[in-house]
Amino acid sequence: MRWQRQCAGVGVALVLPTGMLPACRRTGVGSIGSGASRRPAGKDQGANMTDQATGKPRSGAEEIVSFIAEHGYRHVFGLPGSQLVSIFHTLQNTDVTLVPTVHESVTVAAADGYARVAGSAIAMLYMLPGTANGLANIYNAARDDSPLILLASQQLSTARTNLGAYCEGDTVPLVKPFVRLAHELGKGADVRSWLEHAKRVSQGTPGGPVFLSVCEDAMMEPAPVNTERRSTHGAPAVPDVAAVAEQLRMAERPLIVVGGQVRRLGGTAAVEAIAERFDIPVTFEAPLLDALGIAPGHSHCRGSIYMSGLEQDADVVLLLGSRAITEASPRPAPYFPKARFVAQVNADPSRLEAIRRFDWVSASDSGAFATALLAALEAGPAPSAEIRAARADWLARPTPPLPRSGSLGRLFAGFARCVAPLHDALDHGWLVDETVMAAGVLQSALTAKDGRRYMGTNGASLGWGTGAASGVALASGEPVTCTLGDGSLRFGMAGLWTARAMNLPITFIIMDNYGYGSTRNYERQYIAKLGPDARPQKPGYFNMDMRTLGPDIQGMVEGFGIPCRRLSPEDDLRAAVLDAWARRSDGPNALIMPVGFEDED
Ligand SMILES: Cc1ncc(C[n+]2csc(CCOP(=O)(O)OP(=O)(O)O)c2C)c(N)n1
Ligand SMILES: [Mg+2]
Repeated sequence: MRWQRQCAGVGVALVLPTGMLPACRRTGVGSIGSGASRRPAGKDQGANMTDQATGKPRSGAEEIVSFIAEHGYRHVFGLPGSQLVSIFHTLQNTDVTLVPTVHESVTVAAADGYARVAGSAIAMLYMLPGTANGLANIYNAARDDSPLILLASQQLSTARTNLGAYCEGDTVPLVKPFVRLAHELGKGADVRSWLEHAKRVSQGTPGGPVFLSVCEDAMMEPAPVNTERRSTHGAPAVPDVAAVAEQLRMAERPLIVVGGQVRRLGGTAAVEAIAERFDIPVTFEAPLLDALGIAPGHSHCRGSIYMSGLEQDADVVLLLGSRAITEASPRPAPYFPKARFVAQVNADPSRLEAIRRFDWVSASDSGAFATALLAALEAGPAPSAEIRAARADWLARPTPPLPRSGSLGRLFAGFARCVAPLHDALDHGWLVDETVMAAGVLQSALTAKDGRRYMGTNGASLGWGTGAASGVALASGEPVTCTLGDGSLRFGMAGLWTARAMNLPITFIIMDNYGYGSTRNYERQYIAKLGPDARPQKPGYFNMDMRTLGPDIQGMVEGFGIPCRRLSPEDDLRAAVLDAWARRSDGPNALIMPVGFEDED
């Protein structure tokens, strides 16, 4: 329940004042409070027996709406369908805003972005089709432990026939691999109890998406009175850090690799202090990241592990709150070949040694681990002068240059030119990132000393960024820069609709390399691997090269009523970015950046 540990809750009145959620001091994010956590423990806490206005027992749908209002959600996300109408209708009795979307992939992505800022969010999906449409973004939310509550409508429980009825289907097994709780509520189910339980699970350590399929009879009929206790999570146990502290103390070339979990669980300040005080470089676990575990502009931040040049030579490694290891295509070669000690810490036991094996692992809250590790290092003897000198050399190692020649060189040169004007994006609001090959270059260009407002997804299922940006803007009440590959934009086109419909302060920055630079790179690598046996010798780039394929992206963005400027290499890119940022308070706008096509012909 970390969000609640870190953030003060908001009001619980059924009818809430409008406005944005308060900012949480420690994390810079708002919070969806828990009515439960503010009540004294004990029985008889369920105030949901009858509707106060009518004196009648509440239906399941009314229970859902009172849950939403009592927990202080200001926005919910949903796309209607017959069985959801009861909830949508009842929402009129509250000040909760239903955020409109035109595809469930956007419903989920927008709620996901909201949940990452506010600490919780609710997305409502229509039966089998809506759930299936949302699945790829449920996967993204799952990869990043996003505290997202998914409510899906379902056919009458007395008429459940397994695909017999219109839009009916077993949605629980469909989503099960991607959620921490999945359950169908049939006739007579204690709707409020399940909602409270689902919220607690979604905000646990580790948290993540949860899913309730609510049958029409559970929605329409009187819900049972609920008088359960509602718990508050206490602080996590203090982890055993002694072995890691001992190894780090003696290391000449130490390395800490942080995942987004460290940020979420409040460990960033401790990691930054460890890095500074003990001369330890820190890298991100991958270029595609959910959150920055250390500020990108921190003196000891060395960007993505792959670009840092440190992985091959480190002697002691701590993977903190990260996977093991996030890769687009798992490589055969081992990681950390020269390390005598590699440790992995993750709050989720299933992520320990998920792909590779290490020397020491611990299923611990990575925020608490960072805090305890700092205390242990400070309590022990200071590193010797020899070790300090070795670490100074290690820290002074220059980051290897980006590829300079050939197709890859041209691609990275284009990215570097186009991300440079965004160096201070995190000082101008949130950055929701769905650039694909450009992500590592973008992170390296960021100069912010405070990395809280960066957000991406480790899931890498494209079509997330446009929707997530709307959720972030709504939850934070702050402007958003949404960086996208031109391919990601095409996947997430429907998300522009919500940004425009709600007139949100978002600048979309599109890295245009005419299609899928990453898959073109894979095709070139494939040809290189086959060597002279490759037939033909030239890449085809089928459905990857969009120089002449399909409609122009500027026209597509403008079709949503969003002003969009296409920039050429001769334009002043920084001036264009500053101008777009200045105008986003009027509503969303977009810039297309001239990355260029990397192949010679
Ligand atoms: C939903 C989904 N479908 C397909 C892919 C496979 N894929 C990975 S990268 C990529 C192309 C991304 O293009 P763009 O956003 O323009 O970024 P670039 O590769 O040009 O940097 C594709 C199609 C994916 N990640 N997600
Ligand atoms: Mg592209």
